[in-house]
Amino acid sequence: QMATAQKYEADWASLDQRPIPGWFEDAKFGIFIHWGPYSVPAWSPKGTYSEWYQYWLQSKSLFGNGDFKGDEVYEYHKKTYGDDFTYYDFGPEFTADLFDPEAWASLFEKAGAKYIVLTSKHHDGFTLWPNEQANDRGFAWNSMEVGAKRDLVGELTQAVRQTEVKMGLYYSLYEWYHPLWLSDKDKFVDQHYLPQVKDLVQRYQPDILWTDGEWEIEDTQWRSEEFLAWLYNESAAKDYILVNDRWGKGLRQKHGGYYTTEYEAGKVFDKPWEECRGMGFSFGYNQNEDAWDYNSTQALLLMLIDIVSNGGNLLLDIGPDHRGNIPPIMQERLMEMGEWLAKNGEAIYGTRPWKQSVQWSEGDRTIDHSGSYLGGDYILKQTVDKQDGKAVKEVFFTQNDKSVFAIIPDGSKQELVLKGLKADKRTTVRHLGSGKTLTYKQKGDDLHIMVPEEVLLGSKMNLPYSIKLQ
Ligand code: FUL
Repeated sequence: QMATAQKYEADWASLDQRPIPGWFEDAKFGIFIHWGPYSVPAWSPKGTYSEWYQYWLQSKSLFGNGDFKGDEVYEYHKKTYGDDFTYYDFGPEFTADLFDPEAWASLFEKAGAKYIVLTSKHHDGFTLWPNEQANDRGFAWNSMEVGAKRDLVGELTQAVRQTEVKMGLYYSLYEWYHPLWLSDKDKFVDQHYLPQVKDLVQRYQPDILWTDGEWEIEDTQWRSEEFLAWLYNESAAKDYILVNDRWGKGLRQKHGGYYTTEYEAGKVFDKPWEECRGMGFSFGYNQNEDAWDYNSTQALLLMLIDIVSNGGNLLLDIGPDHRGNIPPIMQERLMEMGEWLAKNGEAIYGTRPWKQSVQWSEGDRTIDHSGSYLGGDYILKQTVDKQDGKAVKEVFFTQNDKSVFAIIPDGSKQELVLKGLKADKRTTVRHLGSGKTLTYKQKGDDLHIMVPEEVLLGSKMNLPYSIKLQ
């Protein structure tokens, strides 16, 4: 909880003063969930976002990672569902009949995630909770009345709140084909957006309100300052709610709460920030992504570690199917990440970057990581590019107030050299997970650590291992 005595004015200078709750910077790992009527077709060409299905279909355009003609989704749709089947006809098929909120919550816990963010409404305008404004297109367009006939936001919120995991809600400000959005944006803001987002906050009182779809109009037209002053001073979640930076055209990484990046790892900020991305490329479930399009557990952990060593959080996305099943490949990745975090969590949670957060080294070794595609292998590509194809990130560092942690991706070296690291007689070096004390020698500026065979062999599936220096 935060001090609440302060009143905020409806201007950025005041709103930007609001502290970001400490839990967020300590959390490091969150799970993003894109789920809605687009989970029914769950289809768009590899390298594009499947949650944009309605837009791809109706505008016959397509953009993303790759070269596209533009009408791929339109053609697929016509062939599969026929000409008369509109995007709105997916609503009744978004049944969520296998959705088990407790099972989801327990998976998130096992994954080691400290928070989740669920799409309460994406750009298609369909709400996953009973909401009056959702129907002002002239027909029912919410999960309580259509398809699932359930309050999906409410059920997941309740299940997650039985655990330690914090509950966040994604909410898109704009809607592609809402009649008011198309005809009168001020009216859309006044009569649709503001009452709707307030309903969401008052009902579910989320820990995070993760807005999006802000980029077409200015913050002044969205009345973002006025809304945030209400959120911080008056709303039912005013004491703790946290927001991101998506509040109007050109405002990302400038105003609001924490900063967001999206497939932009490598950017670093000196205030709390979060990189979001899919396990493959799409946020919504995309049946076109094959096993090899998903990042391996190893690659996902390296992303997490890289981000954490730079002071950020990873919000890793999953896309459940229309019945409420989380595709097993996503479950498996999450479980494996959770297993690793159970042993290495001390080097991740609650840490801050250390001064030498990354050590570069020359050499021709690369880290073997299978199963990455598209955005997937960018961490390693990036590092390779920076050093003429000859370097990889060898060690990631984090710290807390007692220890420094070194996280090492490559478990093949019996002698680990930490360059420019000075130990003294009181320093102990331990392997996390086993708790084994390791022997070391200071040679000049560098610390040489002997890594026993058991430790190396114990780094399962070629996953990184962590060392604690105290
Ligand atoms: C973007 C959206 O347009 C994507 O569909 C996705 O929701 C991502 C997290 O934010 O800007």
